[in-house]
This record gives sequence, C-alpha cells and structure tokens, in this order.
Amino acid sequence: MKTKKRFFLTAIFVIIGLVISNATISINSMSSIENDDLNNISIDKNEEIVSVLVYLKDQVNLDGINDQMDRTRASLQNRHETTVVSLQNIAYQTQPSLVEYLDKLQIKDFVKEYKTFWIRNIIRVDTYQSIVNLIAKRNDVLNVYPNYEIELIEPIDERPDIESFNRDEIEIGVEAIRAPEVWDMGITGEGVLVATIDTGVDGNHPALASRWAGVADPRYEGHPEWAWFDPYLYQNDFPYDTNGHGTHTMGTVCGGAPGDQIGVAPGALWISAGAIDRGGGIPQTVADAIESFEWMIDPDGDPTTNWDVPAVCSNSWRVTTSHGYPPCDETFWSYLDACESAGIVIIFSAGNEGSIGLGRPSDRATDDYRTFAVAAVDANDPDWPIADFSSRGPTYCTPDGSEAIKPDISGPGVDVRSSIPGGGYGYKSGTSMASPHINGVVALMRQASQNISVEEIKEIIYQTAYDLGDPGEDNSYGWGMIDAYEAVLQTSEPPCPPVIEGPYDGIERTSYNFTFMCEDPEGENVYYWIDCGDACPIDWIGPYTSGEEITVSHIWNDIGTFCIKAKAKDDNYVESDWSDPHNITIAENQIPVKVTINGPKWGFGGVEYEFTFMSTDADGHDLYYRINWDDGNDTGYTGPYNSGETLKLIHSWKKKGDYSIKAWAKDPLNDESNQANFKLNILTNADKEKSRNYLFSEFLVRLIEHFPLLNKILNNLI
Ligand SMILES: [Ca+2]
Ligand SMILES: [Ca+2]
Ligand SMILES: [Ca+2]
Ligand SMILES: [Ca+2]
Repeated sequence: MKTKKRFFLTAIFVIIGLVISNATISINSMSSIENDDLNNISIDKNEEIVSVLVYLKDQVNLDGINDQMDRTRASLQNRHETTVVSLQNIAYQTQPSLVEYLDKLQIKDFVKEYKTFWIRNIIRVDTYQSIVNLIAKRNDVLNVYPNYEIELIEPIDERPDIESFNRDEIEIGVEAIRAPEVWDMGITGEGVLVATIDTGVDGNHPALASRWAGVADPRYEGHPEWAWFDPYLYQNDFPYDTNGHGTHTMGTVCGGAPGDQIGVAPGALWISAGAIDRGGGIPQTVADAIESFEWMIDPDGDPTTNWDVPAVCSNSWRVTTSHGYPPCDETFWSYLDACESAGIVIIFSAGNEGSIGLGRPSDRATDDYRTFAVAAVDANDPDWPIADFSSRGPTYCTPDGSEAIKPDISGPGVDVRSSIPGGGYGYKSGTSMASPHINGVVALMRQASQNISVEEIKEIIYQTAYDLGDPGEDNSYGWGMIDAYEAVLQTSEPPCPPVIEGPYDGIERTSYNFTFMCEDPEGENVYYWIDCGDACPIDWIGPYTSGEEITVSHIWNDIGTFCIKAKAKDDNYVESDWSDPHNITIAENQIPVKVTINGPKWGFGGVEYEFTFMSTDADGHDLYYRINWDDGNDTGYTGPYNSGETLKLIHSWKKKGDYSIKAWAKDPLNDESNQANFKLNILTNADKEKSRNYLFSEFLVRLIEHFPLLNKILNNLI
C-alpha cells in the first residue's frame, strides 16, 4: 500500500495565525493575572456576553501518539485507550488553576458559565469580551477562539416518496457502489458500530429501529445514553429526530426493512448524536459539537473498552463562514484528529456550493487523509456525473498554503431515497446524502478487518475508487466513485490459524522447541502471539514471512498438562483465529540414581589405580560426575556423559591410610543424586617408605599379579 507523507497539524498554526472575534491576542502573554487583580476589574454590564473556547498551552501530540501506535502495530483498542487516557490526563493535570480562576470570576458574575473538555485541552467560557482579554493573557492559555456557530448542509432538493413505502428492491446508489456484491461475500457490517452526528434519528423507523445499538446490543441495558446523545436537551433515553435530515442519512448508512434496502451496511448497529440544527432558537455552537465528539470517542466513559466506540462517523454539516469563521481555521481539526486517533473514521460532506468552494472543515488538506471530504454524483445517470451543487476544489488549506486537490471521494448524492421520520421514505439531494454511503463502506471494511487503521481504510478507498472526470485525482470527484466491492477485497483477510508442532511430553525446567507456521492469503508478513498455558504468554513476535516455519522454545517451571495455543496477525493487524490446541504434559524431574563405584579396595601409596563410576537418569538426562578422593582432591563436576555410560578415572594416594571416595551425579537441571561412598585402604606411603619396604612391596605386588585369587582374598580381608 502506498504510504503518504503526514504533515503535522502544528505547521498550520504558524501559517494561519491566531484569530479571535474582536481582537488578536498574543500567545506570549506578559504575565499571569493575579487574583488580587479581580478586585480592580470593572465591567460594563451592558457589554455583550460572548462564548469562547479557551485553549490551554499543554496539548497532547496526537500525531506523535499515532506514529508510535503505527510503529508498534497497535490494536484499535490500544489506540483508543492510549488516546483517551492521554487526552484526559493532560486536561485533568493542567486545568485546575484556570478553573479556580474562573470560579472566582463566576462568583463576581464576570463569568456566566464555563464547561471543561478533555477531547482537547479547552474550556468553553461564556463571559464579557473584556474578561476574555484577561483570560487570554494567562500564562497557561495558548489562545482563545470564538465559539462559532455550525449549520447543517441543507439538502438541495427533497421530496417524499409518493409511490410506496416498500419498493422491494435495492436503492440505486447502494447498487452503484457495489454494496450488494459485498453482502454476497457474507459481509454486511455485522459486529460493526456506526455513527453520525446529525439532527437526530427516528429510533422507531422500521428501517432503523432494530439496529439501534441501545436496543439491539444487551451491553447497553440500562445505558441508552451510550447509544444516543442529545447535547441540547439531554433527552438521552431514546433517539428522535425533529428535522428529518439525520434519519435520512442514517438510513443510507445502515437502514433497511425487509424487501427495501436503503442502507449500505444493513448488518451494522448504529449510535448517534443529535447535535445539529435542532431549531427552537437554541444556539448551535462549536462547543455542542465538541461535546458530541467527546461523547462519541468513549460513550461508556471507560477508556479500557472500545466496543462502545463507533468504527466511523459521517458528518453532513459545517462551521459557517457567515459568522467570521476564518479560512482554514483549525478550531475543529483537533477533535476530529482525537476521534481518528482513537480509531473512528471521520467523514465530512464536501458542501453544496458547487464551484464556490468547499465547506469547513472539509477544506482541510494538511495531509492526504484529512479531512476526508465527500463529493456527490448522480447515480441515477449511468455516466455518474458530478452533481452541479457538489463543492469543488482545490483547497489552499495546506501546511504551506499551496494548492491541493479536494474533495477526496465521491458517493451517490442526487435523488437518494432513504428513511424519513414517521416511518416513511423520501428523496433528498446533497453531499449530505453522499457521505453516508462512504460511512457504510467503512463499516463493511471494518467487518472484513477489525483492526484496520483509519489511514489504511482511507488509502484503500482512494486506491480502489472508480475514476471519473479527468484522469486520476481531480477537484470534482476526488479519487472517483467509491467502490465497496473492490475496497473490501483490498481489505486484508486474516492469516490462517497457526499450525503448531512439537513434543507432547516433557520435564519441568527444560527448554522445548516448537514450530509455528501460518500463511496469510495476501502474503503479508505475520506476527505470532503464543499462549503456553502457563500464564507466561509470548507477546506478538515478528514480522515473519507468510508460510515461514518459525521455532520458538519455552520452559515450563511447573508440572502438569499445558495447552499451547497461538494466533497470528498480518501487517494490517488482522488477527487469525486461535490455532488448534497442542497439549504438553510436563513431568517432575527424576534425580540421577546413586553412583556405582568400582575399583580396588586397597593399594599402595603413590601407585595409580583405576576406578569406574556409573549412574543412570530415569529421564535419560545426560549426567555430570563429581568425585571426592578424600585426600583433598575433588574433581568438581565434569561431563556431560550419557546416562548409564561408565566414567573411568585414575587416582593415586600419597599417604597410607583409610580413604572414603565419594561420588555424585547430577543432571542438567542441577538435581543431584544421593552421595555414594567407596572405602579403600592404602597400605604404605610409597614416597616415604619406598626404600624401607621396597622389597616387601615389590614382592606383594608381584605375588598379587601372579595370583589373582590372592587379590580376591586380600580384598575380602581388608
Ligand atoms: Ca469505552
Ligand atoms: Ca478523476
Ligand atoms: Ca492479510
Ligand atoms: Ca533427571
């Protein structure tokens, strides 16, 4: 797969500078504001209250985290936990001082309200502009942004489906992106969680009701708020949609009633945040969307779990230009980056402004993957022309302000039929309708490959798109029309479960070799995780070539039967099933038997005699022998010798006396036999008494040599 260069978000800070609503504030503030100064503040209470986002200086380096996660080939769960915990830690550690300051301001009624966030280290503050200026001068504050309004990307055209509720067919756009061919492969998005941030969803619509995670997944029992978030009214019990837009987009993602297939990933379960365009004069602000992203990045509030985290979230809204929102503003980017770092693919509709330009943040091109922006084509026309309204590139929201191609990908967005609140169906046109198609394709890909990373998903979608318009990537279609079938085919399949070979019996504290082998259908490198059944698993090792037999040794320190299992994963983190178990029975080590010593029972000082030593080991272990000659000489352990092999040694004693030879055998586990003893008598000291007894000694030696029976008799006597 092609790897593209990642630019760093920090670069764009330098380019665009810092813009706030009524003033430009330097980040290099003079000094922190002392509490005493509070007494000197005077506010004109007629001054307008503004809502701002205060960014603290200390921020998590998400790109750094992602580079590290990519290098270690981290699972999505690991990415999620690392991201969320890092973000929370920095917020919890650095916000207390500012919070204390805001509390004091609030007591004096200088601050109306504030809310802390951790998805980015920010605090939303509703206060007077003059107080904003004070806050911005604090040493711990990086900058202050206005809390911009956001708006729905309104459909260009909409009409109800007057023909019938059930059309008994698959929607043409779903067909055009080849989703049914993926379903035929047995992939429907099952086991995958999808999300939207939109106007809400009609949780009772027959095309969607059965797949709302809040009812479909028993893990949500008692916690509907993990599956539906209402940042305006906090009515988090059951999803609803007073607008209609969000029910339509979710229908395209995963909706479907029997015989009427409107959704791309009908097997997926959905969650949603109803943050956009809720009407009734309630302010729709950036902070509300941030709250939705902060909910979505960990709905159950437990960073160690990621079953509650959606694989993908499509967004059919934008931050408006009409309220002074500056071009290429990075306000939003960090929340999207946090979600993507946690494993959620974030999708934005390109906008419905045609050649006037792209919406925000879909105009961002800080690298090839962000923001993932979707154009609309007319799938009802066999030529799949780009919709007139679909926002065109290029964009200049790049790290160095140079031109870049946008949008990134196209999906069906003209006359798209999908669900509307109340149980009916209707047609809508807009890039809002195109991005849910992309959402559904991501769900299909995540079913095919559970740990595939956000960037890998986008890259596969780019590379498998059906090119339209000018050859290659262009400013109308991006990479072209999304092709669900090709994308899922390119999404890696797991390696086969490893095959294990090795011994079935063994002895404690002994190293045994096992071979492991698996093949990956795409021939990707493989990594192994080996469970040896003894709570000492061998963590991911690799990479190894697909099909290469690897040898791994392991030592069991306890006796018993142990079940060895292994699984493999490929370069795309796709994990195999567990291997068949391989049982090994580990027995207790047997100590070597007491050494048998043979040799003469008497002799003369200074004369060399041969002794033999022999032990056996019931396990067949090699043996090491140690001999103590009882005259101050000790061989220490020598070996190895085969079990049952006889060791021959020559020794002579200098002095006359009774000696007791001692011998031990030990096996490679250092388990030692009991001590063996062998007594012998040295009759004379050859050195000292050689002259005096020479003749007698010589006589005896000769006599014994010539009369073996005498030797026997003497041996028995002594
Ligand atoms: Ca969680
Ligand atoms: Ca093209
Ligand atoms: Ca693979
Ligand atoms: Ca042994």
